[in-house]
Amino acid sequence: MKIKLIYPRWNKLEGQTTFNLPPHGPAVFAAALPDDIEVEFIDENLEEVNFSDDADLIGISMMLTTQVKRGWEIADRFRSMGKKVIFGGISTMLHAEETMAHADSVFLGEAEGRIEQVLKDFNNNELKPLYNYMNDRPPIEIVGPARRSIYNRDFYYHKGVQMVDLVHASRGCKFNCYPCAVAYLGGREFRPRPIDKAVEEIALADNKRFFLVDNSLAQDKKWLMDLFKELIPLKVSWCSHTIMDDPDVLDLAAQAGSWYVYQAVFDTSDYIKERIKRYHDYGIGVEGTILLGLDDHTEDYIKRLIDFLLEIDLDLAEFTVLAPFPHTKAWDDLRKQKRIFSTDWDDYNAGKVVYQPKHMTPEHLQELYFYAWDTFYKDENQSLKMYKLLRSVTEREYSLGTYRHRRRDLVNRSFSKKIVRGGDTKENSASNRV
Ligand code: B12
Ligand code: SF4
Repeated sequence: MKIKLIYPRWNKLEGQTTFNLPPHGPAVFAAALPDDIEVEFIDENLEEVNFSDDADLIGISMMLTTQVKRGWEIADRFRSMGKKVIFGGISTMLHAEETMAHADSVFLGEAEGRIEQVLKDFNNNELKPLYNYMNDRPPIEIVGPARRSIYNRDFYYHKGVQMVDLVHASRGCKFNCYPCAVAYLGGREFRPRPIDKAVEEIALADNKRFFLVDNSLAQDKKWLMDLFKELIPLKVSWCSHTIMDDPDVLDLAAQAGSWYVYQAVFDTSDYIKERIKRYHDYGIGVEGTILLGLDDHTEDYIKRLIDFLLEIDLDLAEFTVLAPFPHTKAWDDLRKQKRIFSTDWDDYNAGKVVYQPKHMTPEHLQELYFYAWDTFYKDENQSLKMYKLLRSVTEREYSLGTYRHRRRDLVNRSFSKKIVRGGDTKENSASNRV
C-alpha cells in the first residue's frame, strides 16, 4: 500500500529571510506507520503536488492554521478524482470541524499505536469520518525515531549550508501561555520520552545539527540534566525553545551542544536583560521572539521595546503580531469582545493583523510590525546576523572534529522524488548521506 503524504505550502513571515526546515510532524507520523507502507512525501513549500498518480491513500499533514485552506483545496481536488483523503497534524486538530467537510477521514491526536486500526478500516472500505484520540494519548515510550528517509534531503539547505534536523525528546507543556494552543493540543502534562530513546534517535540521524522542538526545556530540572549529560558524548549542536534559567542546567546545556535558543522577549525589564546575558555567558546565542499587539502595547511601548532589543545584544529577532489562533485564550477573549475581523485562515501566519488592537488601528500595528523588522536589522542585516550564528556552530564543529564540508550548488537543480519504505535505521539513513 502506498500513501502520498502532503505538507501544504504557506505564506512565510514577511520581513523574515525565508528558510525551510524538514517538516517534523509528517516524519514522526510516517514512523508510526507499519514498515511495509510506502510513503511518498511532498513538502509543497519546495515542490509541486503531482495530482495524477497511483497512491492508494492521500494523507495531508497540517501544522499551521495558515496551511489549512491550501490543505482543503488539495483534498478537494484529489477527492474529485475518486481518491480517499485523510487529514492529521496540529492544525487538523485546531480546525477539525471545518476540515471534515473536505475529508474522507479526520484523525485527531497522536498517531503512534492508533494508526493501524485506521489502515485496517481503510483496507476493509470502512474508513470512519472521524478518529478522535485527543484524550487518549499513546504511552510516550512507544514514540520511535522519525522516519527521516521520507525527505528529499537536497531541499533542506540554506545558501548551500545544511539546515538542522528536527527531533523531540518530550511532548506536552505544563504552562498555558496566552497566545498558545499547546495546552489544548498536547494537554498540560509534561511527557518526557525515555532519555535513551531520544538520545539514540539523535545519535542515528545523519546530521550533527538539530532543533529540539520540545515546547519548553524549562519543565523538569532532573530530566533536563540527565538528557544533557547523555548528549555531551554525541558532539551535536542544537537550537531549542527556552531553557530553564538555572546555572547548572545552562552549563550542562552548553556542554551538550546548545547553540542558540528562541527566547520570548516580552518586556524591557532587567530580568530579560540578565536572562539574555546569562545565555551569552554560557556561549549560547539568543534569537528573541517578539510578539507585537498585546493589549498593553502602545506605539510608544513597541518603539521602546525595539530600542531595548538593540541594547541587549540579541543575535537574531523574529517579530510576529498576535494571531488569535483557535483554541487559545487569545481567541476566546478577542472573539468575546468582537475584535476579530478576519477568519480568512490564509491571513493567520502571525505576520498579518486580523483583529482590532486596543491602542491603535490594525493598519498602524501592521506598520509597526514592518518598522520592527526594518529597525532591528538596519545596521546589520539579517543575512549577516544569520551568518554569524552559523559561524559559531561551524567553529564548534571544527573544534570537536565533527565539521563536514557540505556546500552544494543547488541552483537550477531538478530533484527526483523518492519513495521509501521502513523506519530510519543506521543503514537507510546512511543511504541519504549528503
Ligand atoms: C516545530 C514547530 C515549528 C517549526 C516547524 C518546523 C518544521 N518544519 O516542522 C517552525 C520554527 C518553522 C515553526 C514556525 C512557526 N510556528 Co510553530 N511550532 C512548532 C512546534 C513547537 C512543534 C511542532 C511539532 O513538530 N510537533 C511534534 C510532531 C511530532 O507532532 P504533530 O505534528 O502533531 O504530529 C503527530 C500527529 O499530529 C500525527 N500526524 C501528523 N501529521 C499527520 C498526518 C496524517 C494524515 C495523520 C493521520 C496524522 C498525522 O502524527 C504525529 C505523531 O503522533 C509546535 C508546538 C507543538 N507542540 O505542537 C508549534 C506550533 C505549531 N507553531 C505555531 C506557530 C504560531 C508558529 C509561527 C506562526 C509563529 C512562531 N513564531 O511560533 C511560525 C510560522 C511562521 C511563518 N508564518 O512562517 C503554533 C500553531 C498556531 C497555528 N494554529 O497556526 C504552534 C501550535 C505553537 C503555539 N504557539 O501554539 N514552528
Ligand atoms: S508558549 Fe511555550 S511555554 Fe507557553 S504554553 Fe506554549 S509551549 Fe508552553
